[in-house]
Amino acid sequence: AQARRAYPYDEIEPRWQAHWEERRTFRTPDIGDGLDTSRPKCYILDMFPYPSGAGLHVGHPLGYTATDILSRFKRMKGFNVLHPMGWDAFGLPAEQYAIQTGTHPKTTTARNIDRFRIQLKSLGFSYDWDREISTTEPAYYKWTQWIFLQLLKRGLAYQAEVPVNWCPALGTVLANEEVIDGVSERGGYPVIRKPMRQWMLRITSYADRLLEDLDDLDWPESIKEMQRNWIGRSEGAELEFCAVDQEGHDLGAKLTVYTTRPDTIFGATYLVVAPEHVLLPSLTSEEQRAHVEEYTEVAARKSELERTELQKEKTGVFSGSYAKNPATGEIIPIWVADYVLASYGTGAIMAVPAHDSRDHEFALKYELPIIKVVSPPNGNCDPEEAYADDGIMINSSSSSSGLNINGMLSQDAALEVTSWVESNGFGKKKVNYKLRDWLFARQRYWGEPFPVIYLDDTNEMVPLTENQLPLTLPELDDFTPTGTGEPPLTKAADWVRTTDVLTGKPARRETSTMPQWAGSCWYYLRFMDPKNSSTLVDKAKESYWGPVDIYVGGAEHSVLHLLYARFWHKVLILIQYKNLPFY
Ligand code: ANZ
Repeated sequence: AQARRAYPYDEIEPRWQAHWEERRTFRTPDIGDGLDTSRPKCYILDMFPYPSGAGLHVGHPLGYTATDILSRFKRMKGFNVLHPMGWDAFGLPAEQYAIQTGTHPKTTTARNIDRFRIQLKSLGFSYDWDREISTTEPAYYKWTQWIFLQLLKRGLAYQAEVPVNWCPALGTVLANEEVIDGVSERGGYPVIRKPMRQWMLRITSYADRLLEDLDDLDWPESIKEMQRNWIGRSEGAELEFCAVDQEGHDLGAKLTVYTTRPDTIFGATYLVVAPEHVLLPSLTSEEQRAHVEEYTEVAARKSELERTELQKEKTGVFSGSYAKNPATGEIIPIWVADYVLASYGTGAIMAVPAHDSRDHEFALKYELPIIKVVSPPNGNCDPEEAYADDGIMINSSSSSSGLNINGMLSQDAALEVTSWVESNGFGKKKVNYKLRDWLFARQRYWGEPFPVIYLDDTNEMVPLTENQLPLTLPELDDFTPTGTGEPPLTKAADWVRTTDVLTGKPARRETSTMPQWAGSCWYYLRFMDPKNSSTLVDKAKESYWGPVDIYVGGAEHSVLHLLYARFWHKVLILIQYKNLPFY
């Protein structure tokens, strides 16, 4: 009681919080509605939370306190401060909870948001609650769907049959970024590879811009480095090898490999194709067929991670065919091994065991020849290991091909070999990226519906017109996954059945939904103009408030949300400033 009189903490906070609430103290007026635009602005943003059932965790106020201090400081310094809060509320947990308890995700989400809001308010943060948004509101996801239509119009959204990360327990496919160590990021369930028809976004066509523009970005260097590695630009060459039989007779097939070290071509003593390589069946000899098939079956059950980083021992099988090394004229064997991935480069490599550690390990195990072609500049190297650095070329000339790169530095030799293959027509310079197109569909209920339909008679895909947006999620009582990969929305039969407004033809709706990342890709724009029903964000408001000055959130989002958002932003800039207006 003594302490209470001396410091009535449970009276001060509620009193002032009620005062702020009543007067809307932290409301930021709009342009044209009392905002003094002659003042400088500061847009201070927290990565908006997923409102989970558990309420705030200690990590939330950790960042929010820092941005709150800064917001108050900037206000006192005379800045117009935009400091909003909202909810990234679509996604798996609400749906998993719905399946377990039979509560509609809409109900759970609304309840969780209320709880989060009360908790945040009780911490006394100075958010402008008049700008609150949720990705699950039709008024918001109307614009997420609108952006999808713009991507579709520009060929940046497409459908493809792709091997996806299929999680049987969750009944959905997951993005690469959502799979960690072969299990789902949420829930930790096993994930396998399975081919399925999916919506994809062509983020790879922005790979160069996403990489180059990092240099101008005022972001922590560590985050930029994670994005650089994730994009993973590598420069090299594609080289063609002719497949031959044991006697050197041409089999009529050409195998293209991707290499970052064309200089080491004289050290290529065997080729390796991925187990999924399309040419493998035709390269497999009758004697080797049973072995090869057995091997590819086992490989199909492994994740990419198990085949690369987690793999303790390299394995492989001889295909029974050979290829001619164009530089040496030698006949070298073609193997199949799962350390070569189908999804990268051409899915085939020239193996140089003297200078690549993976090839070295493999060559030792299967007793394949190891030929040194690079000598370290100082002459020292461990004879037990592959020497992977640059150096001076040795053992690299052949009278049969006429190529001689002996004595050259690796980098010069690489250029020399590339132009030699180019002028002889069996190869070309090539840039590759680790970045893959973004798998943009989920077989789930609680997400944005895709604004497209399929005509019954031709199966043709037709986008909705913009005035048909938002396409709202239908009510559904049973959200359980069908287990076959068919999304739960197929159960909303009346919603699925529709007609094309232009032709009046019968059609059906797309039943997969967008991933959780969709709504969070552009929400920072919406906070500038949260209630606008005619455009995503008013241009004048965007040019006053943009860009975000301070953004605080977890580094775990560096290659997901932060990369996706940069991609969408670049597309939106094109629409806003170079092409069409927003509306
Ligand atoms: C010959 C060679 C010699 C290589 C050498 C390296 C060192 P980054 O930098 O990641 O692009 N490679 C190519 N495609 C592959 C695939 N689908 N699965 C596994 N490995 C693959 O790596 C490119 C190098 O990784 C390529 O250059 C190739 O091996 C291998 F001394 O070719 B190299």
